[in-house]
Amino acid sequence: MMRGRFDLGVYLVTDPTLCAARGLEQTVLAAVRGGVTLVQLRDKAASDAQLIAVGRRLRAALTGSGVPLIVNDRLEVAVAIGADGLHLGQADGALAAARKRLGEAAILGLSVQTMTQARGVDSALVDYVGVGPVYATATKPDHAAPLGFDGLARVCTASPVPAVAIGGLALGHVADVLAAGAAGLALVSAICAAADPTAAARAFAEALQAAREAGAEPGPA
Ligand code: TZP
Ligand code: MG
Repeated sequence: MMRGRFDLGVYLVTDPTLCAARGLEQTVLAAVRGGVTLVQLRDKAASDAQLIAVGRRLRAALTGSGVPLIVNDRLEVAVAIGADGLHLGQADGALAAARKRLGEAAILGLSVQTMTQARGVDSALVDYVGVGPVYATATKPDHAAPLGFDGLARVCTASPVPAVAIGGLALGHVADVLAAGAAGLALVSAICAAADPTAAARAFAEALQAAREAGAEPGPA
């Protein structure tokens, strides 16, 4: 997977609890069938060894799908499973070291919550930013203060790299997220906890395509 060739549009972030009923791989594969464009393996509680085992299965399951797999937080897990990229938070350690270890082809994402953080992003190191939370969400109990769509727009404008919005996002928010300047939506519960992850992902993919087409068209004269 070449760096630069990824689509932030419908970015599935996994949650081990919300995926447990169906199983992580089954949930991810169902969502990929619906049109998810990127997958992030996120598990705050697992050990590196546990995450490597899960990640290897997921990596194998996604082979041939064309959907990149990104690991949250754990550089050595990303290396061990041959992930396509890594997503780091502000406190997760050196981006330069991660880039060096993963190589130029890896997709490197960074969470930002403020305009100052967004302005500070080094586009030579970072491929995209995750911006949020847009809304408060129970999925991440320690999240920063919600940005709303105005805050999202300010942070997106300040970022030198494409942004994906995260936090409490649902199908009805697709147009507002794009209007704020983000390239896509990062989703946990809207897909992992859906009764039908394929249908949920498909609904997001279709809404995204419609919003992109509407945005690309000239407005009324
Ligand atoms: N970072 C900011 S909010 C969040 C993360 C990982 C969780 C988003 O989960 P949900 O269920 O899509 O609101
Ligand atoms: Mg992190």
